[in-house]
Amino acid sequence: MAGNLTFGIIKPDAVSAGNAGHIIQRITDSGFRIRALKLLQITLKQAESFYAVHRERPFFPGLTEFMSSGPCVVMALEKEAAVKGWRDLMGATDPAKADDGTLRKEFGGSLSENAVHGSDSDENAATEISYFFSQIEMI
Ligand code: FUP
Repeated sequence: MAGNLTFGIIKPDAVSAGNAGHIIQRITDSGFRIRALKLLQITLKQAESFYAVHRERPFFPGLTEFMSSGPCVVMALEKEAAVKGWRDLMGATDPAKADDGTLRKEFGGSLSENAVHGSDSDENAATEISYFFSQIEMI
């Protein structure tokens, strides 16, 4: 059975463009309950650890530099089948290919600066939530 929790990031491009509030509104309008949320700026080392699965990819240096370039908003989100629901709301990785009505279509600027992140499995959601939030930060 699909889990009810996922992890999301409003990335530095969207925060610096002033879109964090719009995106949070879209999230709650879509039926997610925000279980935890904070604004923070991660270090390059933390970005490298978070995206370790992409370590060998050519875009890894640019991705980790971008993710540590400014504040982002990290969130634990709850809804039935949360991983799929959040990925559907985000849209395709490349904003140019994302469907109308998705966050990446509306707020993403490019493949590398695409406004939001979301976990791709229940297992990774649990790992990513615990990377950013302690148990007492989960409401
Ligand atoms: P997604 O799960 O949709 O965020 O996509 P991936 O896990 O495949 O990629 C993670 C992040 O790496 C993307 F959000 C943006 C970045 N990326 C690039 O910069 N270039 C690429 O060719 C692919 C991904």
